[in-house]
Amino acid sequence: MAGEPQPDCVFCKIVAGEIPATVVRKTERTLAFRDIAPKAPVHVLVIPHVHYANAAELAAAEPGIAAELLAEAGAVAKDEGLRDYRLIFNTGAGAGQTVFHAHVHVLGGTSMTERMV
Ligand code: IU
Repeated sequence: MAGEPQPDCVFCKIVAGEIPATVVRKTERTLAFRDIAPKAPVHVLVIPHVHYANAAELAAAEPGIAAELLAEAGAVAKDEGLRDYRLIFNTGAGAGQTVFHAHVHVLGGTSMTERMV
């Protein structure tokens, strides 16, 4: 069922505490943790606890949680002392999405003007 945990989803396992992650923020509906392969000095992923394949599907089904994801991304940036930062939602394998559980990348801590992650 939409939103239910998926047995083969690595981010569902992180939410369940079955796979370790360096968590930086947690709410009842979202989790923020450091990317295991950082592409910038600050690289945090913010995910919903519920499983949707990408952020657009999350927003269509659960707009309140999608809004919270964005608010949490801003809170992560503030916690990390970032004034300027980039938010990325890779959507589809052709766009570089490798984990099919909605997430937003928060990237910063260096000049982002030339970077595409
Ligand atoms: P993408 O937008 O689907 O490409 O991003 C997935 C990210 O999840 C990617 O940057 C990975 O380094 C990251 N990641 C992680 O932080 N921990 C994991 O256990 C796995 C992937 I698998």
